[in-house]
Amino acid sequence: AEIEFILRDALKNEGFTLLYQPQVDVETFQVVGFEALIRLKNYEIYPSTFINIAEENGLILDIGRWVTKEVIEQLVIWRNKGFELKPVSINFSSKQLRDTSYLKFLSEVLNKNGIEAKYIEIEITESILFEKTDKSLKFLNKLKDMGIAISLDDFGTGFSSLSYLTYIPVNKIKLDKSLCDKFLELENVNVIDNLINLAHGLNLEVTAEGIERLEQYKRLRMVGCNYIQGYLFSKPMCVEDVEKMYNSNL
Ligand code: G
Ligand code: G
Ligand code: NA
Ligand code: MN
Repeated sequence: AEIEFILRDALKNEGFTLLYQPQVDVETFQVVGFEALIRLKNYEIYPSTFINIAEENGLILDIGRWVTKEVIEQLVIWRNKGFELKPVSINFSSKQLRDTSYLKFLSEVLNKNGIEAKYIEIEITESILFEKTDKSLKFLNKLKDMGIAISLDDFGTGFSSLSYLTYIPVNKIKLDKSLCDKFLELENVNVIDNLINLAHGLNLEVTAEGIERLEQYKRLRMVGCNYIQGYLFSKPMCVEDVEKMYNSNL
């Protein structure tokens, strides 16, 4: 209940902030996009803790809208500073996939700010498959029709069947850190190799998450992974640091 109060207060009084973690092309080592990650400004509460609570009490819908608007307004600021925009991914909880009025909200905020849909990506997790799937699928297809790319986050942590990859409109999978930690050892690397081949066979791009070591990067490059995200390149950064990076040409 106390955290609920903190979250309500943060929504009213600008108590949230976003960090941006670069996503890097494996071949060129250039930044191709960012993932937006929410933080509470004035409290040391883990995002996973308050996101879980917000999912339970429904505040995640308002928080999701705040994140969306904040990202789009940030893109406007960066555009006005002359930076070449890169897509920003937004994390989505499964509850948000049933909030159909979000779609109207999103297109209004995009239109009002003159930002094209291709600069926003949505990250979902496999857990949507356990929810009211028809409605979620409809929602995802509408996002796709708007031109929003969809990534499947935390891939490799949950569901065992991969058949859903053929009917959910995803563009990209994000190999979870736990999977990369386990299977980028030399003796296991063919597991990741096969997953990447499978994804490419379905026309999906692959981002490897939580990459901390150069050795992991080298193996991912060997097996044709498209993008990496992790401390090896950069931690999630505040806006000022993103701008410094832009100024030094990424
Ligand atoms: O940034 P960090 O790795 O600590 O994030 C912890 C968890 O919180 C991750 O699962 C991440 O996806 C989630 N998360 C971060 N920002 C957001 C957000 O804006 N919306 C939602 N729904 N989840 C988020
Ligand atoms: O669930 P999701 O994949 O959205 O969560 C991403 C989380 O992983 C964020 O909290 C982010 O801070 C964290 N993260 C990103 N890169 C690394 C990394 O290289 N190592 C570790 N330990 N965590 C990372
Ligand atoms: Na994510
Ligand atoms: Mn992830």
